[in-house]
Amino acid sequence: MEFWRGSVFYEIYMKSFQDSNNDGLGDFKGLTSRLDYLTDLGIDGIWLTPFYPSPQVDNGYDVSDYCDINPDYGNMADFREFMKAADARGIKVIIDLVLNHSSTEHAWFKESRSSKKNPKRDYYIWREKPNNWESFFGGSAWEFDKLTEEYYYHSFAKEQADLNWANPAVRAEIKQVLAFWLNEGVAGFRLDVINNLTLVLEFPDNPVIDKEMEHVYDRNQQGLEEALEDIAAFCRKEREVFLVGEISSDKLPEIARYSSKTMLDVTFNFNFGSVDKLDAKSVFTTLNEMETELKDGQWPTLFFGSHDMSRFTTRLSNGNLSKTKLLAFLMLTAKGVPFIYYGEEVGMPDLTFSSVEEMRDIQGTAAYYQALQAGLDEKNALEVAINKTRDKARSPMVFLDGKPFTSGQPWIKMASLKEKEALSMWHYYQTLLAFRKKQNFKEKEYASLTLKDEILSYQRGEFLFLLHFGETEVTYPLQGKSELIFGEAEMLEAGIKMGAYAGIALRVED
Ligand code: TEU
Repeated sequence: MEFWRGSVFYEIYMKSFQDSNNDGLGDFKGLTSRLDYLTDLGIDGIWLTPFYPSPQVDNGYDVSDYCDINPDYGNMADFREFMKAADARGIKVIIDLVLNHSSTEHAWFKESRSSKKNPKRDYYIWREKPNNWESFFGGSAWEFDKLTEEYYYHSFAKEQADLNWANPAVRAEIKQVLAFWLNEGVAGFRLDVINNLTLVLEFPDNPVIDKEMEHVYDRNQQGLEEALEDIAAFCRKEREVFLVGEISSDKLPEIARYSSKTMLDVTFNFNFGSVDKLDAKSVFTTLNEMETELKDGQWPTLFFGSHDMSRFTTRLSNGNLSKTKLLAFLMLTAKGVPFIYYGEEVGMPDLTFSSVEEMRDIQGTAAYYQALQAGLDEKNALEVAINKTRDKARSPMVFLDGKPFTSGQPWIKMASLKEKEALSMWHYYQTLLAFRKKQNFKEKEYASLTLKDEILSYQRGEFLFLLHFGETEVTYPLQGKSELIFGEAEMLEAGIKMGAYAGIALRVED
């Protein structure tokens, strides 16, 4: 069985995890010093967000050198030290690769921009005229470059130019990048917006419905499967390599399309992970959809948080500790690969903002200035920016051992925790992860998946999981003999009595 199928990953947002030199930024030395903490928590793997040299226009998703370390985070020696220490603890490390675009400060782009005749001109996408395509951060996706009087394409910020995947020379360069990091011992890659790689090269305008652009011709295009197969085959030449794809879509069939034995192992399902509301019924519907859409060993991912969205303790449970725990229980017991976002284990909430100066994320600041331009006043523009900014989930990690983030970052606040709740959350995650590690259900399919009122249940192997999404006590009838092995509930004659938002596991006899 592949190592990842039963593993739990932990996403670390580089800047905000652990500082070691008092510059206010997380770094590799700091991270290494926290590996015992992660072992204690009980995770199996780490996903590191981009740590490469970068002008930080999009917090590292604008890479200016794919094969080095941003000096703010240390150097290659620190990285190797970290990898060695992780390996010694049996922790696998996957790294984020941004192959769809590079920073305009990358040497390739500098050459490409320098003249129409430059051999690297076609590393990027240049056109005489723009079409109507919009950037995912708003505004046109085309930027005019005075020097050669042409436009280059950027599906995100104008400082993030899209690489031209139709050019074999680009693929050859990327393979060298993959080889470089595989040689450093990484267990796999998280591939950023990987379904954006291919475009319709005739560049037809995208349809616009109700003033909203539909991203039709700028993603999921012909040649994508082949490009992914090429990447995957290259990576897996010598050993198992875990490939996680970020598919910019919330449609399950699109998300499922790119996971297979010859492409990506798993793809993030935002249709579940980033929704604004969850209840027993919607969870039941989505789990069923995943059962229908994912076939032949395709395995879902399970997450409710990342560096791109509001933290779920704020977004989905509005600070209700029991509900947050129930969602953690779902993430760690349902079928799929869980990705815990740093800080979830202590119930870190979203940050709040009172001015745009407190924001750093381009998605928020760009939205602010676009709103002002569209005629909104400052107060309303701030509302828009607060809604859009991903800084809300990027605050420095708060550790509960009395050694919090050393200095805090100059540009971002610390999240404030309620100490008792944070401790309770931590113990919950730790116990749940230990339970998951010990019991044999991680790689099992669902033997049953049902919904009764507000109780979702699934059986995996000899375990029956009951998830109560209601606020009032209920008694759930049980058939046959069963033993409560995780969570709080009371066995009665009539069944099992559960309180608000209880998540429990029973060992059942067939
Ligand atoms: O995110 C891609 C993406 O789809 C996001 O723009 C998403 O739609 C948005 O954040 C929702 O709020 C990836 C990275 O995860 C993100 O951090 C980068 O900004 C982006 O790619 C560009 O590299």
